[in-house]
Amino acid sequence: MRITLIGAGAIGTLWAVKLSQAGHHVHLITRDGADKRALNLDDTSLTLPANQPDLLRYSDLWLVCTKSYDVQAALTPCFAHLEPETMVMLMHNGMGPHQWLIDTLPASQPLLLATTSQGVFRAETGEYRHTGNGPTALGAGNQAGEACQFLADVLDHALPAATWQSDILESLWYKLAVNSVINPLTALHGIKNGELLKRDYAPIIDALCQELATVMRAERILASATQVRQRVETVAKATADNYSSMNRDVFYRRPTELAYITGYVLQRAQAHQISTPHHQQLHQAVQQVER
Ligand code: KPL
Repeated sequence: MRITLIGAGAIGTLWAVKLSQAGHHVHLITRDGADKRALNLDDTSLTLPANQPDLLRYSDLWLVCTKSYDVQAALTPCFAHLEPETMVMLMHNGMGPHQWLIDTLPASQPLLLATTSQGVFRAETGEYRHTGNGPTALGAGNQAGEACQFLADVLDHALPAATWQSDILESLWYKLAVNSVINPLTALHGIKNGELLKRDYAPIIDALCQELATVMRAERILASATQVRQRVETVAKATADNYSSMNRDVFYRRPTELAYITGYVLQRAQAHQISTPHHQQLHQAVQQVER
């Protein structure tokens, strides 16, 4: 397949390298506009073409792996080269840009939504290390996307395990719930994910999970506070020695994805008139730390 990867950060680099190794023609859209980009992942070094309008236009798939706050700015200039049959897939932390894309794209354009738990670490030298092999879930973001189930095999062949989900919003909401607990708490307290398993954090985690389950049910996602809590604990255990992405963003004084994680929960809570005081307080506290 001809694939354009939009965003060559940690997750974009991982997929670009794995999809190239699986035999696909991969092209990149990067912020610097250069016509090629060297990628380094573990023992692999690759140089891929970048920012070439013809390669963008003749791609079968656009895979968007930018930070959530960059999706709109990265995709908008690409639209001039979007062919009617090109499949567009979003794969980023947080939620929100999918709604903008549903409203922006023609209904006949295949839209896919994906979430991955693959772990990638950026060394100080700029090289990436593939540190954890987590699952990837993908599914249709609109009706035209329903015809693209074969993409699960394409991704699974390049970097297993990737599976098709008939209700991808459920997977996205569970990932959002995990990120809404782990990311802001670890960013605020300057701790690794595993430290959240200590007893001191149990009351705030319980309260956040209660609020999340209420909002999720209003969004027609089957969820109880216990299920959400179990998911949070499983991820905190599996990534105990890692710093969350928001923790690193705050540490390195970079913009965070707060608006697309806690901010999205607050937005949906408000739409359903659900009170979420613990998310509100956490949102304010992280905003203060960001400032
Ligand atoms: O997705 C993550 C992130 O850091 O953004 C988790 C799952 C919390 C792992 O750190």
